[in-house]
Amino acid sequence: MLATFDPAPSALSLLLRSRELSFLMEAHDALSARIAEEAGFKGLWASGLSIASTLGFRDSNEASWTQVVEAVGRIADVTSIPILVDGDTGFGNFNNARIVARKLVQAGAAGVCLEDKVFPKMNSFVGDRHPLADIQEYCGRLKAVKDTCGHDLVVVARLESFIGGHGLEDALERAHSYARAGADAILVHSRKSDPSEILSFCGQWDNSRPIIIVPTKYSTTPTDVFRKANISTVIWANHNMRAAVSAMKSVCNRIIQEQSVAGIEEEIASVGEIFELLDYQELDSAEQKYLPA
Ligand code: SPV
Ligand code: MG
Repeated sequence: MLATFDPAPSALSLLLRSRELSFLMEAHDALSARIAEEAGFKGLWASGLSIASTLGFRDSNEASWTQVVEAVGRIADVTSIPILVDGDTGFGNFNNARIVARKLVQAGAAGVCLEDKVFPKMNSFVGDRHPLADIQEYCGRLKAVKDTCGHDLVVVARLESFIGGHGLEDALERAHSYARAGADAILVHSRKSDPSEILSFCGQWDNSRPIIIVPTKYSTTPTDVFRKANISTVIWANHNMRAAVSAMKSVCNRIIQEQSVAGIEEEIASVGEIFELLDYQELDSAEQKYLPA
């Protein structure tokens, strides 16, 4: 029998499988990604909500998959930490999902997260209409992505059972099916303001796959609660984008009221910081090396 090729696990795979609780920080463009990496985060979440928002779209598949891939490509170009991409539902059936996944690998993604809803999805915090995908159909999406990308892409299956109001039994049945279909990790989502749904799921889960959570709505839960529940990874899913909105609103209001930028100059990043963040120094050295004097 031929030995199966077992490549070294990717950095994202190691993060998800580590015994320590891991954190992924939201990025929606190259600048936010660079800032997250400089702050010390070991991995990024390319958020669908945030990428859509910065493009002026709603998080309901108004942005095309090529726009998402392009945003991921820019993030990958300026960072060296792994990127887990929010692939929504995979933009259609198994065929759309595997095409998008292949393009994400080419763009530099380390993983994709697919949610078990149907295209076009709606953001999980908006309204009550969140029809779930048929389990077998969704498993086909996972398998197609696995077969297409293999070890080049970590595949995260995202459970929307609680979002759709279907409860713990449905979540567990789906999670087991998705693990059998090849998911590398399970993201369990909840929009309650306390972690009760998440903890009920963790209490019943067999730990055959790492669990990822997105504590946007249950934001006041102490992080130690997640550690004790054996959760692998926490995603801070939209906080760079929301911070940018607050900061931009504040600075616009100040400038329009004061008809001057004098008052805010000390409170915002200097242009020098921007040059440093995007490594203008490297361009200077490259010019000396490649441009004739
Ligand atoms: C995102 O960041 O786009 C997510 C998380 O999918 S949520 O907005 O909570 O659905
Ligand atoms: Mg999303």
